[in-house]
Amino acid sequence: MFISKFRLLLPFASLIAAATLAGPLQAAGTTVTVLLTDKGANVDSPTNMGMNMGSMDMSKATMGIKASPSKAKAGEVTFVVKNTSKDTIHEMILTRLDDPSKPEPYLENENRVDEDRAGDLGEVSELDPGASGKLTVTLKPGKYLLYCNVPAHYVAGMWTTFTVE
Ligand SMILES: [Cu+2]
Repeated sequence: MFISKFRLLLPFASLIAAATLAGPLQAAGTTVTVLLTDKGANVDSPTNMGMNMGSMDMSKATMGIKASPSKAKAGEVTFVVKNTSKDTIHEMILTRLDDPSKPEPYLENENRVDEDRAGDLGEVSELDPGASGKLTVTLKPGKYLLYCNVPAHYVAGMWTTFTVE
């Protein structure tokens, strides 16, 4: 009786051991929760709230990006992005900030950041209201920018910085 129970349990025990070993490997890197927010499609939005473009009083922003945590160790980073809007498509683009004191290159006629010149390290593009997406990248130490490049959203305040140490 004792022996047969032991034989039954043994495969389970080795399965548990394997799962325990795999756990820390899967957890390597940082997971960042990113919320894309706005105050509704019928609210007038500012047009000068891109990074270093005019007003940096972010309390007046009508759209935003919140990343938590806002920093990570160098290596693998997974951004889990959720569009919390009720009525507007948003996205998250990741770029490296070569000089955080300067504005990003901007296409005035298209009312959005010049992605080609700003550099694009990856994105979760065009999420419907309520939808989620994921981006996993390997990042070196430095300053980064997360922003939405749907026309007029960046200048409504839809950006945030992210630090890799
Ligand atoms: Cu947006």
